[in-house]
Amino acid sequence: QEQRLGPGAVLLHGYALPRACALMHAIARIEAAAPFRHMQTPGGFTMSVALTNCGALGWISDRRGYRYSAVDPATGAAWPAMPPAFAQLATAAAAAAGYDGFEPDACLVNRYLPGARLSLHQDRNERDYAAPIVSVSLGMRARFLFGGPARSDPTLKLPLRHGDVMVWGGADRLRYHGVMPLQDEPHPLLGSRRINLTFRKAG
Ligand code: MD5
Ligand code: FE
Repeated sequence: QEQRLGPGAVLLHGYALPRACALMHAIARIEAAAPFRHMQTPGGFTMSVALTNCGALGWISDRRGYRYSAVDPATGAAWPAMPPAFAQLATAAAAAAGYDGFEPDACLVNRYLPGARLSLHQDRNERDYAAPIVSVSLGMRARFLFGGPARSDPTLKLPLRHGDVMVWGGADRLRYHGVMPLQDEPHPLLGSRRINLTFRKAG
């Protein structure tokens, strides 16, 4: 069922479940062309989450900052194309949450192993904040932190499970959010990992 988290944010429980196998096969192909890697932050830390991308633009981080790039900095080659099944799911989920005509040009693929975490941040490297962000969770459960417009605002802890899809837009697009350190509770299909697909209109 769907759970409204704010004026512009909706959690679609299990929305991606019928497509989970197809998504995992597509992720294996993306990973073969553009392996997961741990990026550096501008502050000099190494991210505990490993990432790769598909689509026209990919989110990257290094000592110079966070930004989108049309090429994989590890190879200089274009990111793998966005699989049609990815774009279809993101467009359909956005429409189900009330955002018609969402056409993502970027899909960030995050991989969490036990202990990996994502500290509170806003997603603000995209050109147009009018487009929503669609996030698909696969594998182990995460405790998602959903904050407010300021870093110091209180956070809601929300479990995200295999197949859950979140859509953030409008007034909720720039809320602070993060992921608590992942506990090792192996998933029957994915084992000890969590994969998150984050679809954005970046360019
Ligand atoms: C994750 N990834 O579970 C999350 C899912 C990231 C990231 O946060 O930046 O890679 S995306 C959750 C999200 C996106 C946009 C807005 C809001 C949450 N929000 O307003 O809470 O790996
Ligand atoms: Fe984020």
